[in-house]
Amino acid sequence: MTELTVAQPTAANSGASATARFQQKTRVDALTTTERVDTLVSELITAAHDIVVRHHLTYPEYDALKAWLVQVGADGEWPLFLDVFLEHVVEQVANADRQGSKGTIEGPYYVPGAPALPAQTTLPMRENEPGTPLRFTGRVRTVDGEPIASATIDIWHADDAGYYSQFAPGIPEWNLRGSVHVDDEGRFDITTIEPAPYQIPTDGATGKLLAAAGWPAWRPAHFHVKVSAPGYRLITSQLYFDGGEHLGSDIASAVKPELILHPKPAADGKGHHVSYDFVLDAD
Ligand code: MBD
Ligand code: FE
Repeated sequence: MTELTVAQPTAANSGASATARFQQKTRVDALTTTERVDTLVSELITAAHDIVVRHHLTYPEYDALKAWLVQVGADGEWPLFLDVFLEHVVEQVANADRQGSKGTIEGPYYVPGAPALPAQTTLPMRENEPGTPLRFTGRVRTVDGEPIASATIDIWHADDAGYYSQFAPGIPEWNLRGSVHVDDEGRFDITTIEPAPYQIPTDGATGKLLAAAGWPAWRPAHFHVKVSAPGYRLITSQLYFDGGEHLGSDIASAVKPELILHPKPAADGKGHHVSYDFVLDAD
């Protein structure tokens, strides 16, 4: 194999993976009733009619919209587009009643079944994985402060170039992904590297829309987590880094002040250390 045949990190490449992943995880039939489909879709279409009338949408604009919608599908970018522009409101509605930690959107790049790891661990990474070392410690507990020893922290994040394993070529399958089981006191101590900010692919339909609308294409650097335990509500969240770029202009609107970590220099002089506790609501 020559280097010329190595797949590039294109929009179609990551989009196809995200679309295939979503289709595996979700059966869309029988999720709702006829009446609810009627209500929701009628209101969506009526909102679109209203925009057409208020802004005098032209035929060339209508054709541009159709061409763009077709291209989102061709690029496999519906998971990306919807998670960037719609999921944050769905999450807000779904989790408004929680007392425990804030959650935020899952995004398109979660993969279940990551390697099981003990409470004190290093995430799977390449030899000489680029990036600043980061030690991430904390506890999983109840709203009353009791440790949850049965908790699992699924963690996944981009590498130092902003790419996710399984959604960009040339990265080992489970790189920077793990399923960490906490210890008897609900504690975890995870060593990894600091992720880079994420840029929406510029060569796909979503990136072209961002350029056409004059919107930024970036998400601030983040970890993704899913924290679960029997008898507790699963929390899907992300954690960000104080002082990082794009915190105030996340294109996915998923940053919350409670989710911004404050890394300090590590005691061993290697990179940074940060702590965060996850508080789970009972089922
Ligand atoms: C990401 O990494 C992400 O977390 C979201 C929500 C959307 C696109 C890329
Ligand atoms: Fe992400």
